[in-house]
Amino acid sequence: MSRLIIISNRLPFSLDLSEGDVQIRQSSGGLVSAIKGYFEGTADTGTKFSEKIWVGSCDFSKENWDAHKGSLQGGDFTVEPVFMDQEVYSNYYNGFSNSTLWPLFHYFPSLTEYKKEHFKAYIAVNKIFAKRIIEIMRPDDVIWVHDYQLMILPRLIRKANIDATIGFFLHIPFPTYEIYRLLPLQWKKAILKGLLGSDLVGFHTYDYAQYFINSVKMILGLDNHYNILHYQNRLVKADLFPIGIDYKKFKKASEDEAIITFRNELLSNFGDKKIIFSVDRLDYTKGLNYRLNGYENFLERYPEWREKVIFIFNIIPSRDNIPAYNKRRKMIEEKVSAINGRFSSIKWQPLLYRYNHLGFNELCGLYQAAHIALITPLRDGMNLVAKEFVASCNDGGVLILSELTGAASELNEASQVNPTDAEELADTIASALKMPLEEQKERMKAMQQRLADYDVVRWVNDFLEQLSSIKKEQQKLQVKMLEPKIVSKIKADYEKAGKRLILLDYDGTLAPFTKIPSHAAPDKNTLEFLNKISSDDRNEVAIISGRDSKTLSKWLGHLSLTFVSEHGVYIKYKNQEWECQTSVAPEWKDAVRPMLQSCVTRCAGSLIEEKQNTLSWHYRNTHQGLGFIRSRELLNNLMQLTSNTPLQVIDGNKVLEVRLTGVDKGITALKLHNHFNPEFTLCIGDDTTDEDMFKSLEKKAYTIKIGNDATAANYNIPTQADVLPFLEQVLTTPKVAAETL
Ligand code: GDG
Repeated sequence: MSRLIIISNRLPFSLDLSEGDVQIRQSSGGLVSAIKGYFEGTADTGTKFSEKIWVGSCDFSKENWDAHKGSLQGGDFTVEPVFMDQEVYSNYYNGFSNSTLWPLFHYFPSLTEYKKEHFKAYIAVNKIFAKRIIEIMRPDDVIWVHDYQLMILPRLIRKANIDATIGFFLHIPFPTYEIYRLLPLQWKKAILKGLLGSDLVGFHTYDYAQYFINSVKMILGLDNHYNILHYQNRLVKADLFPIGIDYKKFKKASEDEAIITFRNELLSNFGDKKIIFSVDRLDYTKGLNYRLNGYENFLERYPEWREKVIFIFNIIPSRDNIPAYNKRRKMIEEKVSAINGRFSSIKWQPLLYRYNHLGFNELCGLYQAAHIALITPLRDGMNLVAKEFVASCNDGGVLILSELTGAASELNEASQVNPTDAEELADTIASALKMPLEEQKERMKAMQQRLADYDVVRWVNDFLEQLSSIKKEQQKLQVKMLEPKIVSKIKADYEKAGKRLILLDYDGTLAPFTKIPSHAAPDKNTLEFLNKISSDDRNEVAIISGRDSKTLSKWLGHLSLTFVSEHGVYIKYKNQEWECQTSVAPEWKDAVRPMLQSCVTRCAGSLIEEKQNTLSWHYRNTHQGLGFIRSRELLNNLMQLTSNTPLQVIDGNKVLEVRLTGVDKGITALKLHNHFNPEFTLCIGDDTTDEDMFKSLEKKAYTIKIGNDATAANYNIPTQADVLPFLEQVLTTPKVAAETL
């Protein structure tokens, strides 16, 4: 059975050594609540592990750990502390993590710092974590890295162990490309490459996953296929896993004697006043000042509610050694005083402000006593407090929730607000206070059902199941990758055969893609190689391309090859003339050309390529997102235009092509195969149009696809650059044993 290794910046507890005896103090925060909820979960936890290990940094020294660890191990998980120099840690944690990534990813670019020494420390600490993980990990461990402090770590672990199973989950938002690109180039690349070291990258919402995929596309130029990215011969999946809570724990709390007593005391303390409640870490993302403005606006515009409500406003101390946080506490406290000063009467105060941690019972008592939870962050990856409140409500209650939280996409029945709009906030509080009990219950029931169904245990299991399934996909793909054993077999079959056919696509196979198609002439090595193999009498070498006859003749015409141009419209057998394989009036182009031209105008960098029987629109050299959108529009229009005509539209690799039906590479490859009747056939291509050849030559040939996309070919070869070495190895060195690619 494998082990689960959870890695987060901090261990989920700190040690209090002040009174001789060691005391454990559990940390609060979203990540800890979730993972501990899973570890302690009484429900069936699905995936079984022989051991669960939590790796994280800590606030105690190695000496203290060594002295006390005996009494600290043996709980739900094994603890593996990571020790490091305090100055480096501070530059990594207070610096890059919380003064660069945190503000930027929460859309506060004006608070974002860009300090080189902070980024250096971020890399250094990720390396310290990597070193520890590499020391303890075993081949079948499942590694799960958490959050923005450790985004480089997956890549570092991957470098040491290419087959490791690595998942990553981001607990905060992933911002849009326009925000993410504000990071210096080297940093933004390092972070994306770091994350792509994982097999599965998880986010709270669909939007965050899309923003990540888009940044990967824009910055690293990687395409995706249904959220699966191909990176360094591996598949990496980006998907959404909206984090859940330990639903049963909060439900059970409503039957707990001690909590009920506390709730009742609270209620009787405030008489018939309605309680509005909020609890947040002190953080500028939580919209605390805007919330107070909203409440002030409510007291001002709805005077009938004065003395009838009380707002219990809890703030949990957090990151107080970062200046952006420190100043905020003062600002908030001044605002609290101003509101209390302005609206209090002798017997009533509108705001009850607390700046302290809460015990679990106290927290649950407050959730249960509150009529309204006012959860209005300016940005929040998810927000668990909102979910915990919903789970705690037994008899009505209203959740007022910012539309800018991840939770808003799941909790549709909450009263959603824009947190910056004081009037909207005030009006929403007023209508929540008047909401009929039946409606409150109805809304709560729908949300509770969802939270009960997708609780934290489901969340963890879902993530781990997806991780294992992407791993299986990768293994399947690896099976198709050309291994030394298969290369040797192809070579042996080639050598045995008296008559051989080698079918080679041109662009993306024999030559790399260039920005301008006319610049993709073959290089010296390729020409020499083609010359060499085609001079062996046993070989028939055919270049089977979408290019026009003229270009093929110009670049390769001096060689003894067979040529196929325009996907099969023309064939030129070795030492013979070009022959057209079809005849359709060329006027069809007049209807298609204007459509392509309009796309060229609307998508800078794109171009039209015209051949005798084909018209193509290339968008390789355009803005990636725009090129794709335009190509979908054009595809749609061309499909309509060409239905019931002898034309077909081919959706190729960054190219849309219109050409005649009845000719494609599949039909042509088969034609050549029948013509030459070889004992050995090898066929290589990279494009969607080459799939036709792979299909038609099934069982008749060794078919090889370049890249690791799903394919009908028998095998994959990683990149275009690997093609010539492979061909040389198989076709031209009969005496030397095949080696690895
Ligand atoms: C990050 C993301 C995402 C807080 N103070 C006390 C206390 N807590 C518990 C709450 C809740 C958790 O901490 C806070 O979670 P949030 O989700 O609201 O916020 P972050 O800490 O910023 O968490 C966030 C989360 O990760 C999970 O992915 O939702 O968007 O920013 O569980 O109950 N618990 C107790 N006393 C406290 O004083 N007992």
